[in-house]
Amino acid sequence: MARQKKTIITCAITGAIHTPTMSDALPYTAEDISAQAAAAADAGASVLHLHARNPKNGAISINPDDFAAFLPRIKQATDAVVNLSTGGSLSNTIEERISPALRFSPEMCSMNMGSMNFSFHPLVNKYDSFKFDWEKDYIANSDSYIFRNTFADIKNAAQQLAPHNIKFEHECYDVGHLYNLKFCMDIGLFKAPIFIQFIFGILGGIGADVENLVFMKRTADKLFGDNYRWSVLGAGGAQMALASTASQMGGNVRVGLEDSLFISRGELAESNAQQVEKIRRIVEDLGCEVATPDEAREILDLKGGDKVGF
Ligand code: KMH
Ligand code: ZN
Repeated sequence: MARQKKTIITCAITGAIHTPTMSDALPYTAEDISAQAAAAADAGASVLHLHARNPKNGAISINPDDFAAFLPRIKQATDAVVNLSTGGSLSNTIEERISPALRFSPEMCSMNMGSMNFSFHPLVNKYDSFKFDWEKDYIANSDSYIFRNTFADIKNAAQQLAPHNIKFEHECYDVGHLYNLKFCMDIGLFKAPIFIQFIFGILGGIGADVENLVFMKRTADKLFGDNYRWSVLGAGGAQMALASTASQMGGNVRVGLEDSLFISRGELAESNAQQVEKIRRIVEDLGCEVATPDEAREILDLKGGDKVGF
């Protein structure tokens, strides 16, 4: 496919993997989520990938009211593209997971492209005590979790969301997910250009190395030709290196505390914006230009920030 001229930086602000004990920087109140999102946008993120949290204890929330507490603030503070997660947490149904996107009709939302093990249970051994009661079991029990995204779930979500003209961030954690996506495109669920997030380093998905990135990209080229845009998310310590490689390969990048709590080996990031600043510096130093929100809208063929429901 043709090489993109500008690099889109997505920042994933808080997610559903990390817990408050792991980093004081991980935001969970509406104030902190919106302030960190605005700062990430100021630093160069043109897309903000957002989950909600219970503001009292930081537990993962799929309650649309928890999204309502920060979405208008983010809209007021920045024109960055808002991308809502439909990933949910360990116990949510697909109906619950799509409820925020149905209510707020964002420009983008995630669409996970296959069922899989999705675990972070080894993290539990790193901490002697936890800030909140829910954290330990949540992390430990992820070893029994099947992240359910059947073809029926994907079809159901795509059909309910279709009237909202939302561009999906197709989360692909392994090469089979690209074939699932191709099947779904062929039966008319998604229209080009699709946006693929290649995800590396989740326990249950493909490993985080450059050979796997090249393999995923080559497979996507074969399946989708010019009909796709792509970005790379490396979980944990792989974040910056894989994002840098992706930008050199003509792709887009995703950083943020959802995917890694670190700014360099063993050093916790102070904020989402700090990670955006770092990847921006790398991308620009290596000769690429960072896309503005409006350039991201054009590259991804989005409906526009004036057509959202918040
Ligand atoms: N945390 C990422 C590895 C979603 O929100 O739908 C996956 C993710 C999924 O971002
Ligand atoms: Zn997410």
